[in-house]
Amino acid sequence: MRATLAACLSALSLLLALTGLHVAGRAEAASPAATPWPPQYKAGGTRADVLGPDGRTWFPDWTYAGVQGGIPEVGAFAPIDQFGGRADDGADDGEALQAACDAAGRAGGGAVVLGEGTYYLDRKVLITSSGVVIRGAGRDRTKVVIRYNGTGNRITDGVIVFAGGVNGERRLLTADARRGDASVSLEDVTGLGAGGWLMVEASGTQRWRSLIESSCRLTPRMAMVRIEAVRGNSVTINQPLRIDFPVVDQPYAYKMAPIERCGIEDLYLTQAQRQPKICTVLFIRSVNCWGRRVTVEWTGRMPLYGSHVKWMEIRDCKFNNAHDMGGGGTAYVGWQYSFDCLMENVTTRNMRHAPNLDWSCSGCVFRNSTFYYSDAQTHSGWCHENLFENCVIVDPRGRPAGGGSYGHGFWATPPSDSSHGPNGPRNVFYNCDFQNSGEHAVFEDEMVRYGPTGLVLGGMNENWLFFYNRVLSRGPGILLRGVQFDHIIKGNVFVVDQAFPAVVVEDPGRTRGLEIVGNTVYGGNGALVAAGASAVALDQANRALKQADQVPPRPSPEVPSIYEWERRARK
Ligand SMILES: [Ca+2]
Repeated sequence: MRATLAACLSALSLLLALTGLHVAGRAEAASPAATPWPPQYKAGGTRADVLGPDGRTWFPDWTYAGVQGGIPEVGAFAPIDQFGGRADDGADDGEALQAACDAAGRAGGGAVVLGEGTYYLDRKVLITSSGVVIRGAGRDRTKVVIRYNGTGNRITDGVIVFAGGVNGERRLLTADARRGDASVSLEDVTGLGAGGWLMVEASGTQRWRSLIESSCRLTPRMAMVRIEAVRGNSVTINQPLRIDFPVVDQPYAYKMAPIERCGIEDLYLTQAQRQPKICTVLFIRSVNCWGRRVTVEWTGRMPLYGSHVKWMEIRDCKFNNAHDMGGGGTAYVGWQYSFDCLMENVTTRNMRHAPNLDWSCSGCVFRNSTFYYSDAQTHSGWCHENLFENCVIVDPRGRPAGGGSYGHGFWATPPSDSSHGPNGPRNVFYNCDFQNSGEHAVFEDEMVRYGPTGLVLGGMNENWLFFYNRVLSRGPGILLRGVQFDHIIKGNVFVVDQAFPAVVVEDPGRTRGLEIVGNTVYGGNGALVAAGASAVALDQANRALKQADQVPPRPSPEVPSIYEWERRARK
């Protein structure tokens, strides 16, 4: 059946190419597909939305991303030498680093300073106090060699771990909390006050899993928020919610006890053991924490990672090579269960999925960063409203192949993925460059017919925005699978394989509201999009050109950064 459909589309495409039309529609006009829930993002207009520079497109609000007020310059607490640490003596410095961090925490914070030379960690280091920073003399001067070889075999296990306190009991919401709301009503507000932290969460009820057709047991909807005020049973929060938390799914909130304003900076780390499945540096249950000017070579799992964190910032870092690669490997660069985090000026090589988001991450921003030999993903559990901006994805298959990438520039996990589930609304790609132009194999059998694709959206995806990207692909540019609606694809440059249009809609009966404006496709079959006519709401000012002799340049939009534009607009 697929072959027949492909043949029909191919014939239609030829016809339409001859007549100069760009939308390859089926002959019979179908009525618009019903969406599984009422579309709400394209209309915008809530307190969670920002009207973009074109005066027409509503964007998520990313002005919350990163350490609030910028990463601080924290004063020195003590050199590690005062606690028995010695560079270049071949002996463990883990005991000394732990003792120094404990003392800094007791003193109310400060930087534990490592000097020039090589230090060794033969044990884990756990920081549970706010304000503690681990600082080297520069990543070309301070080297930390991790010889520790144990592992709890959990993703949330690391060699250097900054961890907040335990979560409180669940308190049910007593009314729907809607996208754009800046308060939640709780059955019990005991012990809650201004400045405290809440996680609002709705879990994967049968209703929700049916609605989003998720084969995954876990499909969390989450938001980590600061309490501004408590009046009666109403808790005012620091920012509008990005998604709904309807009472029909018994949403709840729990108090968090995060550590705040911890960081690691100016050093080089490497895991010398081949086997440990363990993160190098992990922040968990934390707020306003950071890593900057850090190089990690040969991490186990994630090189520098956040789980259940908010306003975390990773800046000016390099992450190269990981032990935990291949199928099931967890060499990820990004976050899970995390909110309004920022990654900027980072270069990675030979990770598995980078940049990568898991489990209901929202408001996170990756920008001005280059990722060699890994694929970008929203990799599980309803990640929504995240921004990929001026990210360059180079040869996502990996070098050598077999690193565990799925083989496409970007992959959003589908509802049929029982380990990961589908992703949520309005993730945005702005002025990125996907360079997937090499011949190579792809991860799933059913993807073989497409080959190495630019971006693949797995389904249940609402109002994703693709603005001003360049997509170099050996298959189609963007592949939309299953339920897809209200995406805006604007101002992109595509170079695609001759068998495909720039955008493939795999299930036109479940796709609607696509706006495809001002794009240029080089090569391909001469069409911008293959879709049922009912799937496309707007097709305007697109160009299909023959394959260029040289790789065409990236788009140069009037507003090169939507992130900076929003921050300027807020002032
Ligand atoms: Ca030593």
